[in-house]
Amino acid sequence: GQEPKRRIFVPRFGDYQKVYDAIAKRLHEHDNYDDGSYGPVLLRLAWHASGTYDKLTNTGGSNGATMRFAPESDHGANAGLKAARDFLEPVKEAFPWITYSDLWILAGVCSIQEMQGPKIPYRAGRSDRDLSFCTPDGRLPDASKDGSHIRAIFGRMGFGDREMVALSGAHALGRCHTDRSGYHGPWTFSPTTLTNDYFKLLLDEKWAYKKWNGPKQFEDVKTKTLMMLPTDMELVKDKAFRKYTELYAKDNDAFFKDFSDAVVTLFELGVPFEQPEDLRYTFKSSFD
Ligand code: CCH
Repeated sequence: GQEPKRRIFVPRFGDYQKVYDAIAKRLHEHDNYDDGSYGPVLLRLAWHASGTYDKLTNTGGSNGATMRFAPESDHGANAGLKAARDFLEPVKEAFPWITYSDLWILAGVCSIQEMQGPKIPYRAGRSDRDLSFCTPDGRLPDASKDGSHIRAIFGRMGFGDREMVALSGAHALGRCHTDRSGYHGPWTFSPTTLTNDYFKLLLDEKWAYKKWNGPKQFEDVKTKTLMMLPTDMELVKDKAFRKYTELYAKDNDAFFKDFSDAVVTLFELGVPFEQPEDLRYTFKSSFD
């Protein structure tokens, strides 16, 4: 037996597009989960991987995929995200050269585009790190809090008011699960399609406290089927936030543009890329 000649495999755009396509295929095949898509929970995985970033210490962020390990996997905010990590396991097996950290973010990009959102340009180059890189609990937002908490959490990542409101528009997607966060229900009537409906509903519907034994949340008075978290309501209560809520409610293109820009920033926080900013990959969606 001769040793096989080893070659270093340098993945290129086409290789990442293949991973994108595999995730998209799985997304559309497994349409029996929740409201009909793993897209929302995959996006939440990418966001919670990235949203631990602290700009002062340059710790946390999507580089490392440390949510694979306890204690980070057990942080209250990450409850339920195992469903997303498990969903991606067959994709990791089919493309073993991609790191978990690049895969999770690529899955976030794929989910947004496959749920008819804007293009999210992507850079690769994250490396997986061990559990000594797990971030402390408490870096992700607490839905029971007010605007000063939102500004403290997203400010720590380096974001301003406009980006905070744009990013919050992700709540057009998915729902709250009582067995995960304690909250219940979806924010919009189309939780598997990205639209600016979250902002429209925030402004147009009448919201009242839901009468139940669970944590404080709001429900729409008219149908009692939609929900808002206390942090969501801050986007209409706080004057500086409200300006952007009104802008995005009126102008879906402005929302898509700002959402895409802010998500690209979010997904790249703290990552030491070699791939230059002006050579990001823009993936073809399955319906392009
Ligand atoms: Fe969120 N989010 N999020 N969120 N989120 C929840 C679900 C989703 C907060 C709290 C919650 C962002 C910002 C915030 C998604 C994307 C983003 C839930 C329910 C809570 C609670 C979890 C459950 O029960 O399963 C708070 C607080 C903030 C900011 O203050 C940002 C930013 C993003 C992405 C850019 C998505 C998607 C979901 C749906 C997940 C699913 O499983 O359906």
